[in-house]
Amino acid sequence: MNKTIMITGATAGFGKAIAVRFAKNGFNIIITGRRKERLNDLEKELLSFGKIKVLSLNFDVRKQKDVASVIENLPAEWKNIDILINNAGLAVGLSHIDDGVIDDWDRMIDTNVKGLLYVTRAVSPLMVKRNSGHIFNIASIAGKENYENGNVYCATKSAVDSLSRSMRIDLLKHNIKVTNIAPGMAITEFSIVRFKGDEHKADAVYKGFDALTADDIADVIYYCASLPAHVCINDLIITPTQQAGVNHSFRRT
Ligand code: NDP
Ligand code: 8X3
Repeated sequence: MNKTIMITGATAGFGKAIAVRFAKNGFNIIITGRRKERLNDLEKELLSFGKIKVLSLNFDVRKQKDVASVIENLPAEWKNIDILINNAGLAVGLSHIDDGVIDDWDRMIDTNVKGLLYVTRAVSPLMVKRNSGHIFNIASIAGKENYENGNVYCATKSAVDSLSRSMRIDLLKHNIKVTNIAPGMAITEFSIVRFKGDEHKADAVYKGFDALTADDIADVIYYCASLPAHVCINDLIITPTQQAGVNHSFRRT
C-alpha cells in the first residue's frame, strides 16, 4: 500500500519539488496552499506520474479554525498521514528593528510559527493514534545565525528549531520522528515574496552565486524519509558550497 505524505505550501519552491519527488516514488500526496489554480495544475502533474492518489487542500495555515476543520474532515483513507512536511513559510521585508513594518512581522510570525503549530496540532494526533509518523520542519540557517535586518524572520526560524526539539521530546514515546531542515540560500519564489514582487531585487540575491535548488532540498528530505525505522536525522544544515553561513558568501564577480 502506498504511504501518504502531506506537504504545506506545495504551490511553489521546496513544497512543490518535494511533492514531485515523493509522487515519482509512489507516495499518495496531500498538497496544500492558498493558490487554488496552482494546486489544480500540480494535482494534474502529480497524477501523471502513475499509480498514486492526490488530494488538494486549499487553506491558509494562519487560520486555525480552517486548519482544524480541514484535517478533521479528511476522508478516512487520507487520515493515515505517514509524513508531514511543515514547509509553508515566508520572509517579508528587510529592515532594522527600529524601523520594522508591523504587518510584515505579523505575517512572518503568524505563518512560520503559529501556522506550523496549527498544522502540527491537527495532524500529530493522527500519527499518535497510529504510533507512527515523521514530521519535517523547514527551518533555515537564519534560525541558527542572525543577519542585519533579518531580525523577525531569524526569530521565527529559531522558534522552528526550538519547536523541532520540543516535538521530538513530546512525540518520542509515540514512535514519531522529527527532522529539522535548515537550508541556506535557495532559488525559489522566496526572494520575490520577501521583496514584495520586485524581481530585480530578488534576482540580485543570487547574482554570482550557485544557490541551492528546490530539488536539492527535496532530495535531502527523500533521503531522510527513506532511512530505516530506527534511524532519525534530527537536524540538517544544507548550504550552497559558496555559502558558509548567513553572513559569509563567496560571489563571482
Ligand atoms: P516559496 O515562496 O517558493 O514557497 C512558499 C510556499 O509557502 C508557497 O507554496 C506558499 O503557497 C506557501 N505559503 C506561504 N504562506 C502561506 C500561508 N499563509 N498558508 C499556506 N501556505 C502558505 O518559498 P520556499 O519554497 O523557498 O519556502 C519554503 C520554506 O523554506 C519556507 O518556510 C522558507 O522560510 C524556508 N526556507 C527557504 C529558503 C530559501 O532560500 N528559499 C532557505 C531556508 C528556508 P501559497 O502562496 O499558494 O499559499
Ligand atoms: C532563507 C535563507 O539566509 O536568505 O531562510 O534568510 S536566508
